[in-house]
Amino acid sequence: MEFEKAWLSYRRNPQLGLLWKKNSIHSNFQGAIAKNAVQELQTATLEILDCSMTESSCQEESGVLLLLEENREVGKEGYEICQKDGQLLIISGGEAGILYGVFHLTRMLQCSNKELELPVKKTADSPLRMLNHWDNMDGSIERGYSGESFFFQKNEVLVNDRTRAYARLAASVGINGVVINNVNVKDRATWLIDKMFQKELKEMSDIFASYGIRLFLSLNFAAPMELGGLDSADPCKEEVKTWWKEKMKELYTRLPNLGGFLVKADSEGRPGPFTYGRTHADGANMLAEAVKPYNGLIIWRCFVYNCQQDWRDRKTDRARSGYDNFKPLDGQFLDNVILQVKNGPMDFQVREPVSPLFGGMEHTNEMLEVQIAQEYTGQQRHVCYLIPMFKEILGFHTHCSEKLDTVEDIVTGRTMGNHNCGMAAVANTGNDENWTGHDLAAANLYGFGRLSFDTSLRAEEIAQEWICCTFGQDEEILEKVEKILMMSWPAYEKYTSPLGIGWMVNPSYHYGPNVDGYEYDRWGTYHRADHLGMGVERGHEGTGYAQQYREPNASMYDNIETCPEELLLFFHYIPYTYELKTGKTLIQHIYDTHFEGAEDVEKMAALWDSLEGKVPSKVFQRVQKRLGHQKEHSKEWRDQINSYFYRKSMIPDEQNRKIY
Ligand code: GCV
Repeated sequence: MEFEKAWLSYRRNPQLGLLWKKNSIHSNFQGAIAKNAVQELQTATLEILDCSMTESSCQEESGVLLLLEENREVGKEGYEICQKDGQLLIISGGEAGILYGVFHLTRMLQCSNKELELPVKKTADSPLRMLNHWDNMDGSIERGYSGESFFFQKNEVLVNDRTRAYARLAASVGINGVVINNVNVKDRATWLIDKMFQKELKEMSDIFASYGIRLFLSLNFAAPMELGGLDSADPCKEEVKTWWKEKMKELYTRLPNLGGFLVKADSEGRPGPFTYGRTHADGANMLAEAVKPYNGLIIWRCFVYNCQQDWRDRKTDRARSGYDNFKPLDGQFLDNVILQVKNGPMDFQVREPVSPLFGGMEHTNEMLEVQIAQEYTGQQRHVCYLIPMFKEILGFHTHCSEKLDTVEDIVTGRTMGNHNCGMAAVANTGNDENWTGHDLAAANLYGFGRLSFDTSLRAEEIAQEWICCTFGQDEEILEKVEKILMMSWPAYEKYTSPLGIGWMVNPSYHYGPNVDGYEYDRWGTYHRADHLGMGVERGHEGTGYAQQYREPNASMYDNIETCPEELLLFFHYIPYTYELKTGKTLIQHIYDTHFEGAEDVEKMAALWDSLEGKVPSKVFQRVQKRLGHQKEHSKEWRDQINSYFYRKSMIPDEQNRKIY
């Protein structure tokens, strides 16, 4: 499969002069990262500035210096870019930092139409900045919307030009860890930790390492049985511990750069410590002991819930389960364990409150998991730029301490002073030519990396950077594409499920409207809609989920008056006639937002149409086709939701619009 260069497709920028006197690059360190850093700079300067740069061994005689200097304030992944005596200097305390500095410079060359703003000084905000691929070894991708896997095909590991191109893209936005296989580790994927794949994995991990990325694998907790022939995977059994220790020794001898493992246990049918009456801490710590000699990490997912629960019991609440399972274990995990927590308590809905595990765990390393694969947000057929949502999540005050209490503080390590923390995104890539199916979905891939590296960036800034790097500096393109991106998440929220209630998608597939479609609810009551109102009562009189938050958040969510309206139906059962702060009733709000959302998509499509001839025609057509589908589909959403609630409530639309 052919592939495009995404935001690394450089074009000539005639507005810039050279920032150095001599057209040569000197690096004061050697090795694979140095080689890539020099090469990246050579490609960028040639293609953007039409300047061919040679490599030089003489520092004094060179125009650009890549300087590795120990103990720089910016750390091993941060960088400084400055000018001195006709030379341009990129300095870092680590090799990866130099590479990030080169990519930063490249971005500036792509996006500036005047003199570059120097000096630059950046540190990496989240220590871990990871992509989690849900790729299966047969080549399929769970929740993949951009073709097949480029890591696996027909039960084999692929290492080819695309591996390198992927590593470049990932590193260019600061990604430093990649899990290549699905967290649902089944069949052949269990064998990824066996000898048979180690040659290919070594090649892959070397390519990754040359771009500052560590390879991670998802693990099958039952591997001692499925692979090792033991009769148990009990984490407290000596023979199980020994099996893992030996396995890790064998693996790390061959793959010394392996970052560690991601584990989904005791959830959605995956094996885990519960089978043996053990806790998640028992399970995670047993693995952590096994990888500790190699500085390996165990990233343990908190997406643990019982999908068989009987939801008709009004005290039962899936949203509670992450906190109920993990809060009692706070402080029991080893230091090389990180708990990976989905942003919300349910499952990547268009709107959810932030998981109460953030701020709830005071003595445990945590990572934020978001999903840029748009499982519930339009599956990369709809435009849905998610960075504004991620910004809101990062900005949430957990009240776990007086200062430094936001999710951003927690995942950057500022709250607890820890390093084993960060951000992970379920990736949205596949072997489609443009990597992400929808061309505009690449803004989420780009944006996640940039945001995890620099959490202070605004969603608009990231959008502008991505547009500029992808399409060039044309003002009209910049303005219109930014508008489309920034309108897209609010629009999607408006025409799909209202005020935080979530779901309402077709079961399993998770695409398209289906108000009663929640798959773990055979009784059609997830949203609790009846003829009087709808919403889930999660306050103290309901499931008590709101009480999992610290004060004042618990009271804020508990009280209908103070609960943020965008989450009202997540936290409360509300009558259709309830008056919102806008003065509209709940039912009128539902009607209006659904009409508005579909109209917004019309506007987005018109904006794109007006760019014909300005963006490459192949891209123009691809996006136009998807926006055409989104226009129709948003109307289908509008009509299904509006008619469902009209029929339930029998309250007519004040504007007498046609409700199908
Ligand atoms: C990889 C949701 C998705 C599953 C996914 C799971 C998870 O349930 O629908 O496809 O499994 O989340 O995050 O583990």
